[in-house]
Amino acid sequence: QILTKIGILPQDIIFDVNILSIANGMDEHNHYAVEFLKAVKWIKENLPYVKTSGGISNLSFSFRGNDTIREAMHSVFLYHAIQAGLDMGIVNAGKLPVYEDIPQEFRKLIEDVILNRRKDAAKRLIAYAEQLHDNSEEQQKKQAEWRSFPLEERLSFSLVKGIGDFLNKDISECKQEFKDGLSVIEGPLMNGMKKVGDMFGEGKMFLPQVVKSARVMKQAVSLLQPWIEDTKGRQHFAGKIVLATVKGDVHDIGKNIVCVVLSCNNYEVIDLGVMTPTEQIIETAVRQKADAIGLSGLITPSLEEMIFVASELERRGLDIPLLIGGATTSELHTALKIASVYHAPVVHVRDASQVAHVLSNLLNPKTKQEFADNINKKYIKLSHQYLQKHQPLTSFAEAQNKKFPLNLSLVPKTPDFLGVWHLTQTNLSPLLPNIDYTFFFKEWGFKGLYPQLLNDPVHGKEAQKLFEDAQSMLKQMTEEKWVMGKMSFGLFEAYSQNEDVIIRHNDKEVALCFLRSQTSEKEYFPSLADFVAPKNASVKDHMGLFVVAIEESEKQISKTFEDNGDEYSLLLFKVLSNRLAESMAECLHQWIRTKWWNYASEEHLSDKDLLSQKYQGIRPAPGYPSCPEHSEKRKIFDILQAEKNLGIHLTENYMIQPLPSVCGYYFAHPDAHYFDVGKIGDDQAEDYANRKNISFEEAKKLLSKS
Ligand code: B12
Repeated sequence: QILTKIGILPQDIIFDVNILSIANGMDEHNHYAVEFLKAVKWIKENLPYVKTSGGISNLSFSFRGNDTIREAMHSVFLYHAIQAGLDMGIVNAGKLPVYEDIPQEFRKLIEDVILNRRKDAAKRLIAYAEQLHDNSEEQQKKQAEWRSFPLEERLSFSLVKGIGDFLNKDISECKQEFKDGLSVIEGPLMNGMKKVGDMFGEGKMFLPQVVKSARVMKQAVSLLQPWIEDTKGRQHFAGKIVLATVKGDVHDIGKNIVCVVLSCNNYEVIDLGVMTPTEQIIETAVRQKADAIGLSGLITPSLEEMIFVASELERRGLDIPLLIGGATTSELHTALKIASVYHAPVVHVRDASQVAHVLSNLLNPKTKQEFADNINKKYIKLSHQYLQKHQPLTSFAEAQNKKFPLNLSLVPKTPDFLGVWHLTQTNLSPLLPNIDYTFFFKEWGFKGLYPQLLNDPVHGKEAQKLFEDAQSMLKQMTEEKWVMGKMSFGLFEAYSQNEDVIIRHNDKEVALCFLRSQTSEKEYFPSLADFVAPKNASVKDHMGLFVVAIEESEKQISKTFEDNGDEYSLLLFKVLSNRLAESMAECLHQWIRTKWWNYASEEHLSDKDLLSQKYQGIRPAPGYPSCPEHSEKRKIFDILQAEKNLGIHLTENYMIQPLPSVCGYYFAHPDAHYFDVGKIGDDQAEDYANRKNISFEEAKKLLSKS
């Protein structure tokens, strides 16, 4: 109070709390460490903003001469003190063992002493220490043991321990085991760095130790640099990029790696270093006519700083692409907060191995538009999904009042055909151009878009091999007729009634029940039912249903793969069958638009535009985000009589047999679009139960599975 009254800010006051030696033979001193921890905790709780410090090594004074015990005691004590709120300590930072590395038994004995957990704690620690002394030769042996670990473990170990002595030898050994220098960074070195980060985060490693690790990482990167330069092929599309760690952030290891990788790929890099103010980044980029700006950040405040850089670029009317990287950044944050304030391309780059690939796509006039559009679409989807989950729910009644406003003058014509139709197709070759390989690769766990994925620096080769295998199996599947296609569809008169669409078939009316979004970001809260004209409208409207499936022929190829234990071919066959089913659904939709319903007879789209769904109308399937509840499939199956006519079945849990299959709805209105219903409230669940004539509990159960 005396200090703050004379104008000294609480954050400028440091309490240097006494640390006195323990385990010195005087029982009344045994609680000193505990008292210190209590005192620090009290100060932090009762005197907001003030700082605390302590002379750590006093604690172990009674063990002078036994550095093993002293150093371990300091490490354990610091661990507890930091948890109590200690801000700074005076200690020989170079001689602090990593908390986790202290053998558990030893750590427990030290903790007994520090936390004064038992009377004989000091005696037991001394006994252990004597034994440690005796075993010092063994200790040395143990310390040398890590040199016999496999190479990757040795590298991670050097990094975690901050030992640079063997790096030269280990890095040259890497040339035999790794395909290039970057893989060494992305593999063992990053693994080691992750461990350091985790332990630092948990308070088990202290800043000076992290500095040592960082030094070793930098040393390793500089040793790897010539190798990276040698092996990295020159890329055709070079450009100029300004790189910087943003204001307030000192982390530069990642940025420096990116710098090396880009230089090796023939990019001119202007590296502005760390703690770079926004003004300097933008001014340099403009003055140097940079093709892109790369921002690095590892602490949370850097995320805000990056948003600021992006909004400043926007404010000044610039359109320089922005790359975002660093451990705390993420695709979601980039999508939600950075890309949303800047109209030019903003791309989150996961690691240095991706950066040249991203830049070459962004700067190549032939690819840049499509690449930026794809990223943009992905980010909009990501943000949307996040907002759906995290936005507060609007009441169902209010959402119903804000339906999607359907333009009745654009309701499509009456279909040329009304009723139900079934088709079987044995020649599936026409489906091949419509296969969406992005989804094919997704099923195999590859992230990214096709065809760019085939040139991905890390996964490209693997993807190419899989793609070749897929092409050759597809050829066999279609030419040797391993599978055939079955389709069923129906086009009906229809009208909407709130969230239901009532369709007329065989003089009966069936209500298809949809859901309404209660978390929209727009001014309306859509339901798929909004895309069909209501009963009392001046126009007649229609809607369609479909089921498609890929069925194995009598050849039973999958059984042959199974009998031969050929898991790979079996999986490939299944994934390709799924893709063929999707492609068949796409082809059938095209026939519906241009022939059976015929509301788009003028449609002439390339395969690519078809895959991008640049046509009028949608074909959502129960389970899609816009109609997430699966039990409605039963109605589609009943109306189309798919079981009787095609032998396609629906299980009790609403799974379609055979598995490669799709069933869904056709909405033809030009404004019909996909959206995410997202979370719904109990008010809507109750209404849904009433509409489906089931109990509230049953409805909740069905909805929870969606
Ligand atoms: C080493 C390190 C330090 C060193 C930094 C040395 C240096 N010269 O960089 C030192 C000891 C100085 C340090 C200090 C601090 N650190 Co520190 N540090 C780390 C640590 C352990 C490793 C970071 C690292 O270098 N990783 C390896 C590199 C290669 O990875 P990377 O940066 O992610 O880069 C890769 C990609 O992200 C990408 N990339 C990176 N940048 C860019 C840029 C572009 C344009 C592109 C395309 C790609 C790209 O490519 C790289 C290679 O693939 C992390 C923990 C962790 N696991 O991340 C904590 C960590 C980042 N630090 C942390 C903290 C809290 C601090 C301090 C505040 C501690 C303190 N109390 O003082 C200070 C920060 C001071 C400041 N104002 O910045 C926290 C941050 C928490 C948070 N969310 O805010 C972390 C996460 C530790 C933790 N778990 O708590 N730190």
